[in-house]
Amino acid sequence: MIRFIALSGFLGAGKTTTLMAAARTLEEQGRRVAVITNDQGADLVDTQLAQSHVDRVGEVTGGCFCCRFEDLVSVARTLVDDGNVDTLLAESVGSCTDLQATVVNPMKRYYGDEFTVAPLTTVVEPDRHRALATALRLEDTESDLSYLFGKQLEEADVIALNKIDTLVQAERREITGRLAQRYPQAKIVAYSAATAEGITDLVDAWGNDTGSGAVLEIDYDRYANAEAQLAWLNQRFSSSSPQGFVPQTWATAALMHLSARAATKGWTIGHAKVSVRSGTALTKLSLISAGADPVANTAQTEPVHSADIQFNARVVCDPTDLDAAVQDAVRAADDAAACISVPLAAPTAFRPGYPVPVHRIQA
Ligand SMILES: Nc1nc2c(ncn2[C@@H]2O[C@H](COP(=O)(O)OP(=O)(O)O)[C@@H](O)[C@H]2O)c(=O)[nH]1
Ligand SMILES: [Mg+2]
Repeated sequence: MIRFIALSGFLGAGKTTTLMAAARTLEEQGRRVAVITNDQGADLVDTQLAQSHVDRVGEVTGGCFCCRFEDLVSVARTLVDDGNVDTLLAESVGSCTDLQATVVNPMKRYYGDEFTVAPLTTVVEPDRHRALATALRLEDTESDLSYLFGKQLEEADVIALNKIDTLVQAERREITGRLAQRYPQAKIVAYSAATAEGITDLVDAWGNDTGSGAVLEIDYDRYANAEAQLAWLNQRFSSSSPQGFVPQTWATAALMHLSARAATKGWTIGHAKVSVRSGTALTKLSLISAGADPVANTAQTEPVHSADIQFNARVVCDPTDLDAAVQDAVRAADDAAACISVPLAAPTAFRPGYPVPVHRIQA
């Protein structure tokens, strides 16, 4: 039987980082692991990053797991057959929820002889929890994004409180306590995907248990509204410079520019990520808050002559504004790094469409 572990959680919570840290721990325990990334578009920075850490990576693009359920099964089977894999770690789209009904239960009912489904795990990070959970308590003013964020936690079998390296002990206790009180159905695990502190606790929390399949009451109109507030852009560029340019300089300048634009305009950033690949070297930076500095997962400071760049951004704004902001950010990065970036396709930011799951199974 193949172990299928699904990670949910808002944009920027640290799902991809968690999946890579958990893959390492599971492999040390003798499991053979593959990773599945997922997005509404193509050209994923997450896939690039995962490939630099894990040998076996598949992706489901063009829609979330629930709306592309058969793709998920076929990608999972291919990884199992080609890679002799016994454990799959699958990261769902950060604006997606209702996964017990649309992924866990269909997997159990239709493919239960191939896969055992682990407890559904929602990754949450302290800052976003602070920002969105506060709004949750004020019922009448609760935003649709807060509603969606709350649903992700409400359906979790395991709540994975990530980024505890940014908290002191008292804060860890306080947030863990609040989550436990509000979401009594879930087991709470506090850890850091970045430092690996507590990652074994997370892997242990999956154990050999099965996802509860306990289905949410959810208003799909509100869920769809929340998703549709986000403009979504994936774009690739080919960059070059005869005298050489530094990938880290480019990625930093691009995300700083977008961060400043979002702060000025009052846009909430879900996440924005840039990967710069030159040969086998990868630079990857991300930004999860307007006005903040980008953070590097891996960065190259040696100059290169050419690179393949991917830009992924999910921002609460109009898609045409996001298109313009990203093109401006690319120009600013070209100026800062002294190179020229040519888009491989025109920018086509979009709003995610109304979620239409293939299956929705109650029990
Ligand atoms: N400080 C800290 N940052 C983290 C941790 N895990 C992830 N991050 C950062 O959070 C950002 C988003 O991470 P990512 O894994 O891409 O999130 P995803 O959108 O949920 O897949 C990146 O800049 C990561 O480096 C952590 O444990 N601690
Ligand atoms: Mg991710």
